[in-house]
Amino acid sequence: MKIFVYHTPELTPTDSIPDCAIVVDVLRATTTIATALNAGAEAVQVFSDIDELMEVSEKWPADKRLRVGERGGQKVEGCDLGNSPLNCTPEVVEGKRLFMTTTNGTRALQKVQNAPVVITSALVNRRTVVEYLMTTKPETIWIVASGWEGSFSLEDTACAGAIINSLCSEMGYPIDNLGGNDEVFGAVALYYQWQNQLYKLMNTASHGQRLARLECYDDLKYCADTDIVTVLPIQSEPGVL
Ligand code: 3SL
Repeated sequence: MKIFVYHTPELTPTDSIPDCAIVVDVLRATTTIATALNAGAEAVQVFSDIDELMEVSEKWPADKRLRVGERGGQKVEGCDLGNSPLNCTPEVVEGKRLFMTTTNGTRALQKVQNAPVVITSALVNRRTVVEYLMTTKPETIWIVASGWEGSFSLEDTACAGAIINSLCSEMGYPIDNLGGNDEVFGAVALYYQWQNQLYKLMNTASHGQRLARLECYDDLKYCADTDIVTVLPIQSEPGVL
């Protein structure tokens, strides 16, 4: 098993493909995906383009779909929901397909959608992702952080470190055995620094501050919670989890 961490979709190689790609967008797309599936959503289908989302979702029965759209942290006009994981209660999402577009997370997913296995992780479902990796032992794993419009995101790389740290301790591997690039060691060091104050990390991160300006305080708290849902969002066809 070799793990590679990429800080943004733009830094993710295009000339090769891993056995397993893990997309991370702690604030908030992959937290929302995990929460929605855990609450009984039928599936989440992702789009980078809002017009394409509208066109494809139009063909789905109206009572079985929810359009989820976010740009700049705010709900897109014409969508049913914005990107708050706290909207994804069983009453709202059960049995429904979420057609979702967000600024960075859905773009990161599309970047690796041709990998044989594509899963998403956030802190909320970190444990389930680690258990999946321990069972399936993919030869090469890429953790792709969504970042923010091409820039590094503190919370995504810390989540990558949380996954790697847990995997190493569960399997009894030293990190040197698993580390495929320098970013792996950086991610684990970052996680060590913040592991006992992840809510503070959310408030320190630049995107966390953006969300705080939009008064999404409860979202920041929820996204910092670790190992609270036991769902593995896994791609069943390109763009559908
Ligand atoms: O960029 C994204 O994909 C979103 O998760 C950003 S936000 O947290 O919904 O603002």
